[in-house]
Amino acid sequence: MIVIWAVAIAAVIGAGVQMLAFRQATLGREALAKVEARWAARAGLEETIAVLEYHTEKPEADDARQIFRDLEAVADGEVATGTWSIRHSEDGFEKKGPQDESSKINVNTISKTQLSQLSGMSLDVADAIVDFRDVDNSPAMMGAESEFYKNRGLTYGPRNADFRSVAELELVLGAFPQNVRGEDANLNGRLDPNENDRSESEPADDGDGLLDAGWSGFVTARSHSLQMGASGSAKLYLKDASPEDIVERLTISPEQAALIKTWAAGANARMEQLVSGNLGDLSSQAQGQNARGGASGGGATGGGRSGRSSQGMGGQQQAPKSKIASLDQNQLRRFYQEATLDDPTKPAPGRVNVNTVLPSVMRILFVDDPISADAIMALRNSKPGGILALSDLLQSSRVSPDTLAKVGGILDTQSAVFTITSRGRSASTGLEVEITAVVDRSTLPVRILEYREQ
Ligand SMILES: [Ca+2]
Ligand SMILES: [Ca+2]
Ligand SMILES: [Ca+2]
Ligand SMILES: [Ca+2]
Repeated sequence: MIVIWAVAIAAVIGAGVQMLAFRQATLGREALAKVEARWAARAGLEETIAVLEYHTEKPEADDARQIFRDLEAVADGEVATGTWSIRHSEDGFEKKGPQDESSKINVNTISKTQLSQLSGMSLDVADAIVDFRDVDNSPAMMGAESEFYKNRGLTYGPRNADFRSVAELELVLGAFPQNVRGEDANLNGRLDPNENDRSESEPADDGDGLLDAGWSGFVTARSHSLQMGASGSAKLYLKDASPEDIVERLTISPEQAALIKTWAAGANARMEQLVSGNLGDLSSQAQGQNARGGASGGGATGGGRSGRSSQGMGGQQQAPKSKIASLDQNQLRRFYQEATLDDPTKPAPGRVNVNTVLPSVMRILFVDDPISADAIMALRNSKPGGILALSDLLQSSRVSPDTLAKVGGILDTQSAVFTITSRGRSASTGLEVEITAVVDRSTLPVRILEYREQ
């Protein structure tokens, strides 16, 4: 009896050890597969970053679209441990390559009228979004500032500064995750299985094979303008640049450079004023503002100095006015490609890249001026190399200098920030690991603003 029992116990122990060994082997295989998948995803990320760095250092001067074709070319790839795929969505459809954040409207500059175009947006929530980001604490008509949050028992109030992410919109009173994310519950810009199975799982979705990404499909908090010029060097910051630098970099006359310098020093200078403005007028206006500012600061000498110099400027304007009054097409283009009024030390919210903006986003951006939107999109689509500088928009007979001056401040021709969602797949088991990284190519080396794995 004892012997039989001993055999039975030994058999049970043996089976247990075997089971443990099997489980350990499975776990080992899974861990290995995860490492394989992660390396493949990382390889895709590295390839994409390499393309972004290359185009920042050696921009394609005659083709604004080449960078996007090159990004698409590395959207799929293979390493020894597995394969990767990088996708984003455009109006619900999955597209190759990373998400260009400048193809969306920056939530820190979007107007109330533009906000009201987003599906499910009510007037009070639009007001509350603007209240959340504006510095003051006085609510708009239907908006909400800190008092309202407190009354709702919330322990936080509005940031009263720029939104840092699209997900932060969910903190705004009345804005819910289903508004902000739509079907894209994990905000990765890709249609995951649980986002396309109707009510089988969270979130609720319509199972139509298209990703309805809610507001996140139209707005971003990440975009800002690229500080690198088309020549591959950092853009000339006009407020700090010397007249000599301006002459050399932009190939204009010293007289023009002097006027530019005075204009750029003004608090209200905007790039788009150059397309229709007379340099002499722009410079005198800026000087008038500066003189007023100087006078309020006090000092008779200051007043006397600006009086003399504006007299000198007036005399200067009269003789060669026609030659220096405005910039020609080539000079304007160089201005847009090589100069900036955006302070490089304080990146402002980005403008929308006219080369990558979706028609649906353009409709929201130009809600007040659909005719200009159509003209701009038609011109863009007619150019295989895209729009190289905003002044090129004047090539459309339907875009006047006045129109460009009006819309110039909301458009751009380049993109700095991209969201790369790279899905790696293990060669041995097919297990997948996804990496999402938000990267900024405005300075080299490319900076990673956010990194997450799932
Ligand atoms: Ca506020
Ligand atoms: Ca998703
Ligand atoms: Ca679902
Ligand atoms: Ca759907």
